[in-house]
This record gives sequence, structure tokens and C-alpha cells, in this order.
Amino acid sequence: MSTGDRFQPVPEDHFTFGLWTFGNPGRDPFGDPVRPLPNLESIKRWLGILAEIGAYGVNLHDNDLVPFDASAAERDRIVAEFKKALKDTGLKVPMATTNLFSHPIFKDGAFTSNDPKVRAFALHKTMRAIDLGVELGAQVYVFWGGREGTEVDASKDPVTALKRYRECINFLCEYCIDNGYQIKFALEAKPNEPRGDIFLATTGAMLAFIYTLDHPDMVGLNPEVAHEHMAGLNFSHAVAQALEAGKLFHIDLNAQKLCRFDQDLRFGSEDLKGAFFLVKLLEDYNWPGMRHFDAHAYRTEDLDGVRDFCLGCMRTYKILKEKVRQFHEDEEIQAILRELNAGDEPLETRMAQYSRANATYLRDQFGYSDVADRATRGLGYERLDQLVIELLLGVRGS
Ligand code: DIG
Ligand code: MN
Ligand code: MN
Repeated sequence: MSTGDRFQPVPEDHFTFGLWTFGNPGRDPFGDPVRPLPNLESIKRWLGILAEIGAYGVNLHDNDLVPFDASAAERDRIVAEFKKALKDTGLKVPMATTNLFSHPIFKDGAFTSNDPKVRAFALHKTMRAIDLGVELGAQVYVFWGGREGTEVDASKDPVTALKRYRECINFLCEYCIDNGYQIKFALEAKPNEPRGDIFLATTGAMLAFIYTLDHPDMVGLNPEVAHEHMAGLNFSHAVAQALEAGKLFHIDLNAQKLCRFDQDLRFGSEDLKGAFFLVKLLEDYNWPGMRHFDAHAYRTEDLDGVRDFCLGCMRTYKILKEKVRQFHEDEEIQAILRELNAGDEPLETRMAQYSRANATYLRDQFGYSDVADRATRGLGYERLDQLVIELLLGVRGS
């Protein structure tokens, strides 16, 4: 990359990667790892690579760094070495989370397990992982309930499961309050995989769940592109609902072909128009959160390919951000939008505030006299969308 490359990532862009992303060894349900399994030495090497290509930080599950069966002394040694590597590279740790899905103990769930000892162990593990996250400086703590679900509906009453889920999240909110931790929780939805059906399957379902908690102010959302696409939903609409509710605490950026398993592909590598409108939403509303990639390189790739993957995620985000600028400066697009959003201030003022006078007006006086004309009038969306396509294809804009 030349020094004048305006799409060269820099720490100010706030791009972050999970340790599990660049550390992904490329195993899949039908194949063994194709790259070395991660360890502390490889993590330290990758911190140097990420710093060199302009990333801001890394995120982690507890066991991405500290092995499940590590002793307290081993845990402290590993954390100390990791903190030194962070200091040496200048990378931050904005988010942390718990692995409540890999170890077989969680094979039938963690917070929603029928076995109270498993639920207690999940709380035990999560409190220690929150301690680690706080120690590393994390401000957001993610909960992805990958094992919270069923294959056999007879095995778990869904109402009871949700009550157990809530009990654990409430307990952990109290833990953070009791310890004075300034950390916010971000719940991540997914419809299925690894469970046949996962509870709280979409971002919208998670948002509703938040308002049933004891401390809803502490809890927000971590929507993921691939997960909403697996549910056949428009990701920008899910993010907009979280943003508008003040609950977009974190985000998992990646890409996904429709109607497939969770691919966690390089950001922007599929559905480029969807990625553009997501970047537009985040940038138009000046969302302050980390631009976090929860994705991994293709199984075909070696470690150089993984570096290409990391750089590609960040570059595509920056290129789409430039396209957003061009969109706002494109006079033909803006003229169409001005007309679409011309509005009717007197009428909108009446609708914005109920009063008997406004109700009487809208019910008795207001007549949609030109209904037939409006009903048949073309809205010009074919032209508008073609302009966006041509902008993205690079034949418009500076
Ligand atoms: C999977 O999409 C989940 C886990 O990788 C992790 O718990 C979370 C954090 O981004 N996403
Ligand atoms: Mn994720
Ligand atoms: Mn995913």
C-alpha cells in the first residue's frame, strides 16, 4: 500500500478484530484445521501485524487467551504477557466475552441449561471472564448464547428457558454493579447453529428481552450481519431499530450468502449494496462504537491470506465510507431525495401531537382529494436505485 493510499486503515478508524478471527485455524464440520492452532506466541505476533496494518484493537473470549483448564498462576502469567504485548503495540481491548459454547459441559446450554449446576458453572465462568475483560480495559461485554436453544422441543420449556436466561443476565448485571464495573452488556442474536433453534433468534427479539430485565439500562445489543441474514432479514433495519432505541452498544461486521450456514465472511464480500447502506447508517448517525469484525478468512488461505482478510475488511469499510460521502454530494441523487422528503409541515405538525382539534381536523376536514393522482404517481425509485448502483460501480462521483 502506498503512503498516499486514502483507504489505508488507521487506529482512528476504530477497527477491531476478535482473537478468534485472525486466529481461526480453518477447521469446519467436514475438515481439520488448515492453519496452525492459535497460542500466546501467535497471538502476540498477530498483535504486531494488526498494529502494522492500522487496526485499533482486539476483542476476546476468555478461552481465546486463557485455556479452559489453566491454573490461576498460568492465567496470571498469560494475562501479564498479553498486556505487555498490548502496551508494546498500542492496541486496545474494547470488548470481551465468554466462551459458553465450546466446552461439552455447555452442550445443552449454559444460562438455559436444565441442570442448575451447569447454569451455576456458567455464572462462575462468566464472572471470572468479566473480571478479565475489566482488567484489560473492556467497556462492552458481549453475550452470544450459541448453545441456548434446542433440537428437541420436549426437552426445554421455552418460557422456563427465558426465565433462566433472564435470571443469569440479572445476576451478572448485579455482579458488575456490586464491583463498580463501568461495563455495558451487549446481547447478540442468532437464529440457529450450533443449536437447531437458538432462543432470542433475532436482534428484535433480543431488544424486547432487554426490557424485561432488572437493569435494562445496562444492556444493549451486538447485532451481526451474518446472523440477521441467516434469518432472512435486512441487517440495516435491525441496526436502525437498535440505534433508534439507544441500544446499539456494539456490532459484528462480516458478510453472508443468504440461506446458508453462518459463513462469517470478510466484510463487504457479499451483498455490497447492503454493506453500503449499513456503513451509511453508522456514519450518517455518527455512531461512536467500534467497527468490529467477527469474521474469518476462507479455509483456502494461509497466514498471508489471513492478513489479506483483515486488511480487506477494513479497506472495504473505508471505501464504502467514501461512497457515502459521494452519495451525499451527488446532486442528482440529492435532488430526488429532496423531492421525496419535501414533506407537509402543517399536516405533520398535526400528526406529531394529538389534540381534539387535530383529531377532528384529520377525521372530518382532511380530505385526500387527489387520492387517484397520488395512487398512480410514479416515485422514481428505479432511477434512484440505478444511481446508487452506478455510484457503487464507480461510474459516478469524484
Ligand atoms: C459469534 O458470532 C459470536 C462469538 O464469536 C462471540 O461471542 C461474539 C462476539 O462478537 N460473536
Ligand atoms: Mn458474532
Ligand atoms: Mn457469525
